[in-house]
Amino acid sequence: MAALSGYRSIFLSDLHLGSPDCQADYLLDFLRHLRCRQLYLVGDILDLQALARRPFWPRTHGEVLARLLELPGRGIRVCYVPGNHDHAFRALAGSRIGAIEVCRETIHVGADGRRFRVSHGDEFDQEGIGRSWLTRIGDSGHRLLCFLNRHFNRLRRRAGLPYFPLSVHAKSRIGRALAFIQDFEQRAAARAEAEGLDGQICGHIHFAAIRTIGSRLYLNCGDFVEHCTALAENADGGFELLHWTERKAVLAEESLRAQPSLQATALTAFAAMERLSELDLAA
Ligand SMILES: [Mn+2]
Repeated sequence: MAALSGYRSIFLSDLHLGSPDCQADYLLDFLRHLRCRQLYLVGDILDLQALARRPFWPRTHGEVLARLLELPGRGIRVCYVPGNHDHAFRALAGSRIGAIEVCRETIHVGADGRRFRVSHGDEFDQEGIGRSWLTRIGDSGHRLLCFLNRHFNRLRRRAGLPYFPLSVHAKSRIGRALAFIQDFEQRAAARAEAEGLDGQICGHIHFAAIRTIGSRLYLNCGDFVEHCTALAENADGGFELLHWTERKAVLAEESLRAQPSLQATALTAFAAMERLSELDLAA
């Protein structure tokens, strides 16, 4: 596995610890390789709603939490911005959990001086669709898809095949979901513009992206429920979208130096993941 080093900041969201859909094994592997100066936890880290429904706490979920808590001791600044599934922690904004800072929202100042609003993103989801936006047949449809994804990939792993995000294909065919994502992204970019910032960093819709919208940058971490993605800022202030399962892959990148060809080369996570899926299928 390639080392996860040379990054200045890492952004993770939608881990959903406490829910059976959390890909805790890949997440643990990611955290073991993690080397950076600061880590932002961009909401839905603990799924308190799922825990309230049904207690679920395997050993690996505890290990993830313990590892997150010990990161500050290893010299990594950790900032926790709660989401809607762990919104109870928003009441702790301004205080600390161990050495982890809790913020309602925060501003990330990049290595190149650009300023980004960091929040979970549920404020851009006016209809409160969240992760069940996929089908509108409700949460159960999405839960079924996650369930299938989990077991499908367990079988693939046993067969020695790499992880394959089952729902990427389903989602990509649904125009309505695309319209929702587009709407969400527009609102996020508009908010950054209204606040005089260079962009927005968020999660919530479980759909990783690095996208220029108008004059602002829209960055979404994705999740560790299905897609196993993280957003990373390199030493220059450019961003990369990382996919972390059996291997590390860069799905998309953005950097000032690449500016002339940015429009031509900026892959949406969407297209990139489709490509990745095809590679996996071909493998
Ligand atoms: Mn959320």
